[in-house]
Amino acid sequence: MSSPPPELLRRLADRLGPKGYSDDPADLDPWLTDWRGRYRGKAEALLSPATAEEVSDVVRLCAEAGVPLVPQGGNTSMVGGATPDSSGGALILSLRRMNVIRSLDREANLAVCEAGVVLETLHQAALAEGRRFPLSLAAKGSATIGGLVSTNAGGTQVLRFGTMRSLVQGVEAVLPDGSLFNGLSPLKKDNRGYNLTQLLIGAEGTLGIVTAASLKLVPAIGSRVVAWAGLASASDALRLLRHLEAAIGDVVESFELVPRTALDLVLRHVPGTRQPLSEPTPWNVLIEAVSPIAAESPEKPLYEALRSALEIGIIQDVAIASSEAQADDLWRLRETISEAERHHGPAAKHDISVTVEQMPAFMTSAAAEVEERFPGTQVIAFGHLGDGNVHFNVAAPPGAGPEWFEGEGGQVTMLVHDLVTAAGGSISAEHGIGQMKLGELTRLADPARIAAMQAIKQGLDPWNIMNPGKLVPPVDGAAGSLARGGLNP
Ligand code: 2HG
Ligand code: ZN
Repeated sequence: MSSPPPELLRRLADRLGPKGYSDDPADLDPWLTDWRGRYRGKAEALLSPATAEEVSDVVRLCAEAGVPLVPQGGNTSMVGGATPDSSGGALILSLRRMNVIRSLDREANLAVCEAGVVLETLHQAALAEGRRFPLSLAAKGSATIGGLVSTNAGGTQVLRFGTMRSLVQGVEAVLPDGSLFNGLSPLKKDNRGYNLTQLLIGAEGTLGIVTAASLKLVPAIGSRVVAWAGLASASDALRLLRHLEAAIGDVVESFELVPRTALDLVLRHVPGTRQPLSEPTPWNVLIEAVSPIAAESPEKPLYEALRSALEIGIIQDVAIASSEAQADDLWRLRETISEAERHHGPAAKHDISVTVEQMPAFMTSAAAEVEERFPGTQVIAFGHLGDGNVHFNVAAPPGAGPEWFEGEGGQVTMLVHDLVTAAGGSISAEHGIGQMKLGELTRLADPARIAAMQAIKQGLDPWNIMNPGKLVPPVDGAAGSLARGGLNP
């Protein structure tokens, strides 16, 4: 990809003004590297429109010139989904200035948020109205609504509320020719053909730029209980989940699996954390049970259910938080695993899913196979067991540097993905494909899926200007290749 034409850059600068356009390398620098520091790209300008109309004009100008755009929200992608390639041919389109909560209707239980609204800001705004947006993840302080929609993000409450896909009522988006699709209207029924909102969710910015979304709210938490259980095995964790479901039903919102290896990393690298149980156990589960009614605390039912789990030997030990501060401390042990892992050294990340019932056996056998075939590696698999999704991360042997990813790390990834595919699972459960998994998706997805994705991409973005080199396997095998010429060549 060659550099964007100076004439285009001049027109973009005129349209966006000094707040919305920068080609200062210091402004650009933080946005050229992904959160994990695995990908580093180049771009000549950072475009930061403040309205959907400005996004529309930017996209039209870029489509006319055939210049690609890499949309970016909080830059928290785990798969290099928001990092431009190293050619310098693309421009970064940041949605961070579009950060208005346009409306928050407590009666209708709906919030209309612009793409750049940070998840935590929405949480706080909803709470002020006695409501909540029931999707949360460790990056909530920087992840934005546009990115969460575009990646169909998951997190720690999927068990009860589903992924972003089930929480988005509609979207507003700029399509690759610059036209504005307004799908925000909160209609319960709408059969005017293809569901463009659902198509744009999880499209990773390859079909258009999500500029706003209407999001479903639920009643605020009235009372919650957080517990930490110690167990002997991952299959006991699944037994515990079923035991709790039978005993107390869907008040259980979060059920997060933490192996001792992950907890040890957190205790070592994250200041202020401490062992939650008196004796460490091989596996742990963080449980949160929630009631919307303050007077109907789920504490007693959860306590009883955990007591019987202890009696019949499903769990070895348990701690129940007795204050909000203790509950937050337990959550911190879970939410800082990625950060602790980043301090620890290189790790090949695998965000995988199989069925919930399969997961414990899969984790055990796959971990044994990886560690045997690649001596010195250590599997640290944690996360959303109740969704059949764990982060099956494989730490490199001690002393390995970033070059490990290109050699052995790549072979580890192929093995893990082969095992997941053979088990009928997915190589991307909640993080998306981005650039990191494009090769593996191309290698492993069935031809029907790939051909349909390519046809949709070609139909909506024949210029291949929307986040090229991400998610969609290129037809000609040249990732991100672009025929300059654009909309009106
Ligand atoms: C989580 O569940 C995130 O904490 C990150 O999805 C997972 O770092 C990871 O692999
Ligand atoms: Zn996760």
